[in-house]
Amino acid sequence: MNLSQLPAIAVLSDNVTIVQHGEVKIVRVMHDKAVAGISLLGGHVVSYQPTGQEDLIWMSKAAIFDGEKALRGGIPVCWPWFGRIANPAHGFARSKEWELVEHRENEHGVIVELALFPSEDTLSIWPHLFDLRLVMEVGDELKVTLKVRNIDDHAWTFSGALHTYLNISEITQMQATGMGAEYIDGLQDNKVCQGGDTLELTAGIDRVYTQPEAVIKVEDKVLDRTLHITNSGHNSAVLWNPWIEVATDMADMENDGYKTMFCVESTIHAPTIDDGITLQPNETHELSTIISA
Ligand code: TA6
Repeated sequence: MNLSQLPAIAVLSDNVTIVQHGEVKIVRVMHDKAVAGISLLGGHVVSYQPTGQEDLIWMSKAAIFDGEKALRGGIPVCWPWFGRIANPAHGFARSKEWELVEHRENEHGVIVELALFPSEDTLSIWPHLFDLRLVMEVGDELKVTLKVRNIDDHAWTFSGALHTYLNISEITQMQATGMGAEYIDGLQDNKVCQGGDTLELTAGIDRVYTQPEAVIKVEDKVLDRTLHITNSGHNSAVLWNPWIEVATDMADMENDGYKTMFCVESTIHAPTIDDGITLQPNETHELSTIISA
């Protein structure tokens, strides 16, 4: 995504500016190490481009910036649940307006922190008090951390994901490793399957890998670069590509958009809304992903 062409509406420091895209405000980071953007809608990373590299993050050319719908591409924050186990799909955090609470910078990069707090609307969907922070650390690598804190007087349970869309040259020229063997196949009625050490695609997939290695690697044979994804605080890695049939049905993805994206997600997967990670009052959990080339 070309952040440099978007009009600035506020300059916050040498490296941090707020820019406008349609109805969406984006915190733009421009540093010697990298350019990156995080949308206040959804606390959603939309770009991370280390100096001299193609963007590591894919954004749909047909993404809708109406300020209401979650953006297609980037790193959607799925919370307080992952998937379609309740409504709305993937929770409400990705379509809510977050607040910018802090930014700091030095020669190594820039750190931006956003926050999401409960509102009448979130309480009507999910009746619990929370303090949610999204910390984006931009430098030689990108680290995104979702800090989930229970500020209620009772325990509650959540699931979720950092649903990263990686930017790749051509899906059929991609090879993934490190996702582990066992997966739950969303395209086969959630059947538990065993896969191989490497994954190359000739059709769509929607899989929850339950025993991923510390680092998942995605080799882009056209660009001759390998993306490294290091997750923590997760219980699985979801790998997804919709392929042409599903992409054609999506209003916010071009028909051939699936060719240049591959999702590798840092996921807390749960079968129902009552499962996942339980936090007692004042407890915190951190879910993170580190992405580098
Ligand atoms: O993470 C994979 C997945 O849950 C798929 O099942 C697919 O539907 C995708 O996320 C996108 O979901 P969305 O609600 O953004 O259309």
